[in-house]
Amino acid sequence: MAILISFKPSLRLVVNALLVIPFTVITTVSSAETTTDKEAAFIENMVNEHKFNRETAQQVLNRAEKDQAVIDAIKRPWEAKPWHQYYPIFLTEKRLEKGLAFYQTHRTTLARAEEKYGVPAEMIVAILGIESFYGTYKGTYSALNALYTLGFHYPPRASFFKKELAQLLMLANEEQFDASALKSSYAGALGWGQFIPSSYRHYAVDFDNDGVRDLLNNPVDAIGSIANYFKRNGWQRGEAVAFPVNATSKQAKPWLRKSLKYRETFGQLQQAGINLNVETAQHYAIDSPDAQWQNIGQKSSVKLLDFAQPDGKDYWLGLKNFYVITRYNHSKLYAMVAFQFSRQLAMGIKTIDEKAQENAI
Ligand SMILES: [Ca+2]
Repeated sequence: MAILISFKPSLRLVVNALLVIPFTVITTVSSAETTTDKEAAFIENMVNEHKFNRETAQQVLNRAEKDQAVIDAIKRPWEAKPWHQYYPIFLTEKRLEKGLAFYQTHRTTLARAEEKYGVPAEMIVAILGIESFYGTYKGTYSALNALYTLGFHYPPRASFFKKELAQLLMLANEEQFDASALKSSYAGALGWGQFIPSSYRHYAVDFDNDGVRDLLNNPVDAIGSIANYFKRNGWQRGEAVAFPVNATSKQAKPWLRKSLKYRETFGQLQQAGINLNVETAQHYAIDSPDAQWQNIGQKSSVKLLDFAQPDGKDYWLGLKNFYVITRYNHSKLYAMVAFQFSRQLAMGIKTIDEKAQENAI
């Protein structure tokens, strides 16, 4: 899921509308020839750009098939849900229970990942729960067919997916996977953490030291890899993620922008009358950097975020670590749900750790 989900539906409709006519014209010349030419160019690129074996590339490509279900899935009207309809999909009792069970099983590994990369256990457990329900839903499409279909038979995103197809071939080669046997989401996201092939190649780590970076079937490698992904994208060890604030819509309006980047200072927002909502902050804070709202400095870089409720809006300040979560999936809704799930998990984890300590005595 990482990266791809937030492609804006309204924009996509516009893009499709613009592309339908010209592409019909072009493809009427000779659609078969066009695809063959594109495939030949792809093979050339694999050989020249990536120093990839020509025969292997050709063999893998020969096995790829267009899958109409992939095109149907990416075209499915994706309705942007308001926050109050979005979070109940993810913040469920079942996911929390499963997350805490996962924590119990993998405590040692999670502690090792936190030590090495600075990313707390609850954040890693939250991401694994949202992405694949702890390895339960890793995708049922053929990764090869999905990326081939979107790269060669879906012009609006062809360039992006052709690159990911190239990454898949290299990944399979490096990790000794059979590219045509890999399962993924319709957009080619793989395994426990739903890494697209380029992310897999760049961020996956062999966290159990068995010589394989296996994010498909190995939760230990998945834990280390998610922590590494966050760290490499700038996660700040021991720093807070987000704080709830009080604001009127009039106060908030000038600061709300589409960009997810934190560009204001807390002091600027305070001068505009926007202040921390301490009561709500306490609810999220238990034993975490998010308990340190008293310490948030005037010069702290923040971004004001709004979340639609049935009767108004919730406002939050996202700090740098909030932005880092959006590097996993470019959506403020995703990042907020991951953060809130991580706070739910943190409360349960505290109890588990206390019990474990009592038993150790
Ligand atoms: Ca491994």
